[in-house]
Amino acid sequence: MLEKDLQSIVDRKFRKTVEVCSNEEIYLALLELTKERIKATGNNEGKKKLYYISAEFLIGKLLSNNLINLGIYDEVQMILEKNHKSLSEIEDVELEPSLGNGGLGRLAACFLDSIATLGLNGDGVGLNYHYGLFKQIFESNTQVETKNPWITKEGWLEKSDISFEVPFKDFTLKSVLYDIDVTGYESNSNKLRLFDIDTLDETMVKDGITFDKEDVIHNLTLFLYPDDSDKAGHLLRIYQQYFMVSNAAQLIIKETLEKGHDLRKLYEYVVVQINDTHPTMVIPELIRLLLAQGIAMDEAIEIVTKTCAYTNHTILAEALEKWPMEYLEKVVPQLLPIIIELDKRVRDKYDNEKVYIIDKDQRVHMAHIDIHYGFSVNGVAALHTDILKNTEIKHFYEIYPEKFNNKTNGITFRRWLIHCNPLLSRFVTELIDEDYKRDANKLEDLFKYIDDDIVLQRLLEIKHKNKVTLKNYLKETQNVDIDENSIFDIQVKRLHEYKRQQMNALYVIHKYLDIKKGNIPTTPITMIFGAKAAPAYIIAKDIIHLILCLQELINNDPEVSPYLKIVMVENYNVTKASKLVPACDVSEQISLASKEASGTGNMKFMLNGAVTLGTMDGANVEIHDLVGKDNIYIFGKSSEVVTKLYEDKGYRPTDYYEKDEKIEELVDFIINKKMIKIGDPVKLARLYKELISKDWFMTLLDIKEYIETKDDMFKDYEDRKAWSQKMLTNISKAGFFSSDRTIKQYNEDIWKL
Ligand code: 26Q
Repeated sequence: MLEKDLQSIVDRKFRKTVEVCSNEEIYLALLELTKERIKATGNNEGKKKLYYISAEFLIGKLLSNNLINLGIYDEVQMILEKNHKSLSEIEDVELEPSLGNGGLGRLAACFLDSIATLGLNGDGVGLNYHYGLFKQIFESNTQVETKNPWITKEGWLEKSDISFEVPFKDFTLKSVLYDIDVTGYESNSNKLRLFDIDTLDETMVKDGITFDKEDVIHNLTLFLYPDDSDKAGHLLRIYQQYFMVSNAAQLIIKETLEKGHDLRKLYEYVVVQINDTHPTMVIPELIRLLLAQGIAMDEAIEIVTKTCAYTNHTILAEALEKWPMEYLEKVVPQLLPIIIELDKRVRDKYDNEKVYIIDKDQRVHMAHIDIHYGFSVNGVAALHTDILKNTEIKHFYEIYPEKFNNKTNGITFRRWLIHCNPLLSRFVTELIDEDYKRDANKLEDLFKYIDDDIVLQRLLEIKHKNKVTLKNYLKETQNVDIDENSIFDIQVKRLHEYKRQQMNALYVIHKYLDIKKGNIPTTPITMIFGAKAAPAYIIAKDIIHLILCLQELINNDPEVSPYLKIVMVENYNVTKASKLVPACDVSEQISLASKEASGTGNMKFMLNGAVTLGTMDGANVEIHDLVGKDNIYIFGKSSEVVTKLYEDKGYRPTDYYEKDEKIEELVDFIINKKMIKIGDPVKLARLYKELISKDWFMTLLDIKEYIETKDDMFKDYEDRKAWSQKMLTNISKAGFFSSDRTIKQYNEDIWKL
């Protein structure tokens, strides 16, 4: 059947047989076939509908994902093989949409997969950025940003006939809605609804990612998070956010009325999940639209409060959005009377200015709107939710204890095991059958093989094969040579000081110096990094520069490179993640305790049999509790100690740098002669200075313990059987981190679909 369908599409489109088609042609034919199949499965329905609003959806390539969910992946692969084609080469034709930065956007994508899989009626709502987040290239050991076009004539986007008017102060923009089908695993589908403008002018992007920020009518959906280092950038973010939520609110009202429902009972038919504060303006916007429908202020506020729920993803003060009233006035003056009214009601009730919406500097605290005027506030890992309750937003917890709840993040096993690691997934099926694909807790059944030498050996073999595959991929894409018999130690995530890539770089320096002294590691080590830095985040870019300079220095040093290799993966994205994750031995999760809300890469690596090296932060804490202390390597100061240090202003990097020769040696290396010769002295010196004089995220606090723990870990790697038992333990305990579990909890506690 499938083969016939494919052949008939190819016939019609190209008048050829499958065998003689190019990969591009096969891709287009599969795209059409997949879309037809999705249409035939139908949509999830229900009395109540979820709108998951998010500025980011890091969905990755969709072809294989959809084939898996439709249950036709293996068959398609067979048909293609018969015709001497490779599905993985055909996948290369598809462009990856980069509609997200990192964790928050990828989480939204995993959630859409699980929502559809569980048969829940829920769509994602966001923006159709034409150039996504920037594409990263390395030039002279430095990050350079370019645009990342991904929209092609034929693709997953389907133009709908839905359109709204979005009023701004100086003009009104007409929207166009594009939909992408979201398939569930052996289930019905939902939609990702991406709003756009038809006045966009792609040609206004000149050099790299620069464009006229003030020309909003032509630039609104060009990029995700354009550089917001100046006022025009901030204003553009507000334009984008309002455009997103006004469209979302109008869509919600339209769909609710079309179903014949009463807007006064909106919360019985609709739930809105606000993904971080970026969509917060949906609250005043919905209120505004209900007022326009003749509903009174008191009632409108009550309706909206019962409809909206908020997820917090960060406790970093600088990432919490606070918009100056003046900016809102310039862009969306129609929201100001509503925001002022919301603030007034708070002031009338509470006399603690920490819970006000508008602060004394006339800035609007977006999270405060969400907490007062939403019915649920959740953190994304147990520790994170505790920190929210007890420190960061404790004043709110005291007012609304019933609103607070935890929903530990999860990942979809369809993409992060079945698709990315077919060897492991097939082996697991061989051992415990297929039920784990729908019920991830079944992975626990693997634990009975903990002393089975044959199973343990097979696990090591699979890891080795995946390492060979990655080696070949890196050779092909970046022309680097790595040793498949080395330990693959991987840190891939957004670049941020709190994630402490700089601490890992200091370890690289330690190892380099050690090897130079003649201490050769028993097994060679390959340290892999991947990270994009926000274009205006200077120190983050300096850290990338440091890693790239170390890469050049070490890989070209014949004394060291047989034992230590550094690879900085260019333009780290979902596609690259799915190549890296299955091949990883050591998963680096080394954030300063209390700062990483959850992390989700940690879960992907664990599921694929990597062992975590991490701090007691975010979901690492839950990984630790599940696998036990012998199957994870924990180091560093606890979140309580760190929080206290911040409170008492008790951390001074000089206390470590000046009093410890080893630390001094590592940090000084950054600006030694060799490094300055390879790199840019300004960048290296700036980073050096930052580390010894500020080090806001306390690298030097944990560096010694990090080095010791990592060296211990590498020693333990030598006992291959014991290591493979750690791998098996990690895989078998990973079931908890399925996003199906997370979504069930969202639905039971918050959405009630
Ligand atoms: C805010 C203001 C101005 C400009 C940009 C931003 C901004 C942009 C993106 C703030 C935050 C983000 C993204 C945050 C993010 O990805 N957070 C991650 O969310 C994951 C899913 O919950 C967690 O696992 C990670 O721990 C968290 O860092």
